[in-house]
Amino acid sequence: MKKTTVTVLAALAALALGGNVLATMELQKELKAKYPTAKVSCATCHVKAMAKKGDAELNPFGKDMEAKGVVDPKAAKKAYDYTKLEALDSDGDGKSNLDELKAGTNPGDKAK
Ligand SMILES: [Ca+2]
Repeated sequence: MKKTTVTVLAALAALALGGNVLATMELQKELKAKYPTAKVSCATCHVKAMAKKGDAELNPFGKDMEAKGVVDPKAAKKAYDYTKLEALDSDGDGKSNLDELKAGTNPGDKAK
């Protein structure tokens, strides 16, 4: 009985982790498709370049993405509305997120 519980919990943890990683990769793919000149990586939305589970703090652009509900998980086919972020200047460097994405700079890091 105990072994079964552990196995089930491990499977659920793997599913949850896989789901998060997959969602992140999908976000990157969709962002790149919408803004072909953008330099998209983990660091586009996270503080660290190699974001990992439990250490994936969002940068200002990632936080805006979350706050503005860019991903609609209730849509029949997952919908991404990045236009909600275009006019914002998430990192406060004076350039809009749209301009930064087009220029290939990081909209979540005013130093890049
Ligand atoms: Ca900016």
